[in-house]
Amino acid sequence: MTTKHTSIKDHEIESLIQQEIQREETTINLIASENYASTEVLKVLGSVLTNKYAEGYPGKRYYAGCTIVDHVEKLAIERCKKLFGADHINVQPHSGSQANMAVYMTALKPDDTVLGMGLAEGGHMTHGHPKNFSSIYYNAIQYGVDRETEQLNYNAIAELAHKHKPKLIIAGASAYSRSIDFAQFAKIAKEVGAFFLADIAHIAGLVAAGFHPSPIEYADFVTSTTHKTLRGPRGGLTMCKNSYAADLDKAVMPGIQGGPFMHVIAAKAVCFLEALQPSFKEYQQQIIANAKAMAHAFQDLGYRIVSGGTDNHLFIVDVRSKNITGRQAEHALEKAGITVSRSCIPFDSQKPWVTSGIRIGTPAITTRGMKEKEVIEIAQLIDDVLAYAEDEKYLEKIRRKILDFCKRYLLYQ
Ligand code: DSN
Repeated sequence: MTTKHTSIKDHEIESLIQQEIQREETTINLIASENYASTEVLKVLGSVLTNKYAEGYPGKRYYAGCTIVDHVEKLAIERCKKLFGADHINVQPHSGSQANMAVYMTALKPDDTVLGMGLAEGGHMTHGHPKNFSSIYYNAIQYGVDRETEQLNYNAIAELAHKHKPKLIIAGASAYSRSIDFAQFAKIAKEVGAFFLADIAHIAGLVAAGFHPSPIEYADFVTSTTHKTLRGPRGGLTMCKNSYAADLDKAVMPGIQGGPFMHVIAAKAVCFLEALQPSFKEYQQQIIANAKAMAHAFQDLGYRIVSGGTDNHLFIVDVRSKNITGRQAEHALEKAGITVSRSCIPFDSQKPWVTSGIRIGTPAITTRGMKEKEVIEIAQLIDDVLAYAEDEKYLEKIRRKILDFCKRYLLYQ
């Protein structure tokens, strides 16, 4: 993947873009929710489609001059349908949070009860975090993982559902390394008469490529972002059964958004086309192979991996054995040129700002062409950093090693 950045006249912004290109080129990105969008996606994001207002939907807009962008949006929907096989798709949500908000607006009334995974145990803010709209305007009940297995316990989730009778149950996570049983969630939702939302933001690429079971046949609503494993532009989308289509569309616009970002929708269309290619399957397979190889490498180095391993694109390393916190680990690694996210481990005694773990994801490095051999090397480098997290000189030495390493996997040339 290569991109020639065309320089722009605003020197201050140009300089910052150049610095960001340099940062991306010279660091190892293990942030599980990030990726490198293709040159095509980047070009389309910078296209004149950004100029167009198009409130409404194809064929029914509140603005003149929308014939061309109607085609753009229809193409994005058509390709997304091929990818996921959903009945109805709305590609307008600006983000994953807005994709979720649109489902709340469609399925619930204020103060209705929702059951979602707690942020500290791997869930997302919009699944009921106390400071998020999902808890401010709704009655949010949270489930977590089993203390012993650190995996979802469907009996415990069913118990909570029967006790609280939520109107919406949400499956999906930001920091959960195991396969999610959407059929089980759907069964629980049916038992208590709840709607079922599957948020596949993190695993969308794996689902599209067939390496994680799809929730489409089980869920009333499925939401996603387009920039994580899906490797497209930053954005969201919401899918649903036909019976909710009209209400969902109204919830997105005028419910929570005005004009759709037509340049982003066009870039989503490009991303969907890329994801329909056979090479995308190979890419997703390699993401998982890399995550598994790297998690094993950490285990060989004496680390505990939350839940004992991974089925997807990420895993959580418990760093307590190195007598440091997740935050200290994140900072030391950033100094050495490796970006990770600090992450709570289940039942963490540290605050979410501090944490006892780091979340490691392989989508970005896999885009860069790294395979099992390289991820094992990276695990070793991370171990070195964590062992000498306070030693600035040693971190500088590792930084130089990482600079050399990155030269082997150029992104933009
Ligand atoms: N903030 C994203 C992540 O890092 O997982 C979730 O939206």
